[in-house]
Amino acid sequence: MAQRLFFALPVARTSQLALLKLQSQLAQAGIHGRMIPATNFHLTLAFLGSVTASQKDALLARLADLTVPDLHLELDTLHYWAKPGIVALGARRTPIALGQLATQLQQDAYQHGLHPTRHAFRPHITLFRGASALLPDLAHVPEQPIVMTSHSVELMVSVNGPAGVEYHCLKRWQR
Ligand code: 2AM
Repeated sequence: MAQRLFFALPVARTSQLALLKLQSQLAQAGIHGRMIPATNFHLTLAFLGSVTASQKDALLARLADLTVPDLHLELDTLHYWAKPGIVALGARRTPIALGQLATQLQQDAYQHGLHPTRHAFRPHITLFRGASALLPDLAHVPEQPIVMTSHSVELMVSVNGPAGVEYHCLKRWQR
């Protein structure tokens, strides 16, 4: 059976707490939408779409020696994507190592018949889905960047559990 897979950076507990605080600040400021639970916070590097068991085995073999750089990112700007109603915390500046890693994983997917990513990589962590438009007075939120450091990359599976979508780590590459 095929699985819905993606590569992501996990979010450390300290960053999760800062993101939860920001999420409640945004909710109080009038953003209505589904709040993403902290356990689902992640930064997508490459979305692979529906992947069969044999495609997954081949992917894991190809990427067995994936090198994980030190990743350090300042999340300092809000994004709003109207169609899915996504409110996300993103980065004005994409560190070179992070951009290269995302490109490598996206190209690998494309070259092997998995989901092609057609848009430029914009690192972000989704905080709300199905949200109404951002209010203009949120232009200066967050007041302080949330600094994210990561030493690992995870291959994640998205499953529909009884309480909604859940993400589980299938494989972790450590620096
Ligand atoms: P997100 O990164 O903007 O939150 C698992 O579904 C993850 O893959 C989610 O984090 C989601 O968005 C991202 N994702 C889902 N569908 C996608 C698509 N068609 N293209 C790119 N990323 C997608």
